[in-house]
Amino acid sequence: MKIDFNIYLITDRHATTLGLPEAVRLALKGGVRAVQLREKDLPVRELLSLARELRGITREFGAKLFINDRVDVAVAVDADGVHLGGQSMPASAVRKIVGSNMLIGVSAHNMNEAKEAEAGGADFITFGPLFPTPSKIKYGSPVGVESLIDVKKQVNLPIFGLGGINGGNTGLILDSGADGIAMISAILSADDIQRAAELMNRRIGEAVNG
Ligand code: 3NM
Repeated sequence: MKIDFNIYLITDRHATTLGLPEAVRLALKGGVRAVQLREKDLPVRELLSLARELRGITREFGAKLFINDRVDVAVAVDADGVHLGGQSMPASAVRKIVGSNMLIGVSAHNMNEAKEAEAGGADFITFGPLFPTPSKIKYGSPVGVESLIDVKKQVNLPIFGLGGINGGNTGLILDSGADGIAMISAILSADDIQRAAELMNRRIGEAVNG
């Protein structure tokens, strides 16, 4: 399978007291192998420069780098993929641009969006918010794990559960059929980022291997 990771770390530089490159390095040390750069409030030149820096760091660890929304930035820094939200170009259009050279992730919040992502040629989706998130106003009401179970039955793509994930609900999400978990604060806002990533990795290993 092209998707060879089960923790998908999404960035929010406001969620950590460290500089983002340093925080991401600690998460990689803790075993994270896929990072999505998602800094929507940055002007494009600053985003590009941060993307270049994270490209260098992720390469050191053999980890994948995804860029949220900006296909042009993803191409410019030789990222592994692009991640598309509701305001982004649809996956079908992005596939025409990047061909088979890049992975395409899509944020889905309901069955229709998940099906559209699959039809458009996405490689995986994030699905959520599953649980209340610190920024719930932005992402809407939690959809719950029941809808994850429904989507998994009807959509043949790897699914990463997202939104309000913490050490306590990881097992439930994976038991509900998710192929992995995506998160911001459970890792980036932890006092010890490396340790938080290690613990997540271990929990996922236990959930997957029984
Ligand atoms: N997207 P945390 S929820 C960026 O449901 C994002 O599409 C969501 O942050 C969606 O892991 C979310 O701290 C925030 O809950 C996830």
